Amino acid sequence: GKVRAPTHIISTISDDRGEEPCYAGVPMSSIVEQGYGVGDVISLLWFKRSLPRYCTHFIEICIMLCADHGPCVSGAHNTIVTARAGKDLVSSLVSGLLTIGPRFGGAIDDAARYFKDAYDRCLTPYEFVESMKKKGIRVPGIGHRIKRGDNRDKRVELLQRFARTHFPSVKYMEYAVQVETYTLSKANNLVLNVDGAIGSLFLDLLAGSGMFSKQEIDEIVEIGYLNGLFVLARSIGLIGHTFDQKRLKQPLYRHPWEDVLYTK
Ligand code: Q5B
Repeated sequence: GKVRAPTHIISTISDDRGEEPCYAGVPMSSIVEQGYGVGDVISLLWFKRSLPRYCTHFIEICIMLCADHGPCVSGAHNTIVTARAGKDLVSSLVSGLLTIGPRFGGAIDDAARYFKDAYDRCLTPYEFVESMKKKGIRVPGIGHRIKRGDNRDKRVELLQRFARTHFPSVKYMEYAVQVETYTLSKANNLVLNVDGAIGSLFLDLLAGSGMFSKQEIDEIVEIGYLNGLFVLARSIGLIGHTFDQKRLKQPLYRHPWEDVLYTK
């Protein structure tokens, strides 16, 4: 019989060999004609399945909420400085993206990992937070530079309101809220932040939608899909900041001497 030569690449999410591209087996004409949104496309290309509307709507809300947070955050600052150095769109975009990590925007996966582990092991918020402290690890998804217990992050409230209305269960998010109640008793800036809200709520989406096996959920959390939501979303804002600086014909940025502590 025929012997198939071994291939150098295996791909399972999309196929462009036919008359039209397919995402996870769904032809582009269906995607367009049936009114799919970007949440559906993310579902197909990241999770290889069509998710219920409330899930794709939630994904779209995450993308919209995280698209930008003003010019002062790490990512936008880098992008603005790079654009003002005369660099091109891609360079300006990636210099901003490269700041996304454990402190800024890239704490979603770790928040999901730690909240899931603590909830599944029935740790009280006290036990969880104090065990993290003993290990010298900041609780991912907790803390913000400008948000406070008396000045909550509106984005977090919007996500919570949507999930409480549409999700079958919000047990991981409610656990994160209990953790926040405990951390707020220690310091006023230790609020549940947007990374922590998305991380905990995505656990609820995965566990409550009935669309994922336990093994698949563990794999998604272990591989770390969720920072991708922030990376994708914030790219929209970083591209906007690049265009803004170019439109404004801003000169090369130089940080003022007065704002540097020169010391020996
Ligand atoms: N402490 C976010 O820190 C920040 C603690 C903690 C236990 C914690 C910090 C943190 C975890 C990572 C995380 C996502 C670096 C944040 C985002 C997107 C954004 C950004 C924007 C956007 C802020 C003061 C004292 C110290 C610390 C203790 C702080 N966090 N203890 N667990 N999680 N969080 N990142 O204000 O005793 O004095 O040594 O790493 O979830 O990135 O808008 O800007 O959309 O763009 O610099 O929203 O919380 O506080 O470092 O001065 O710490 O609090 O150990 O205690 P700060 P620090 P001590 S959302």
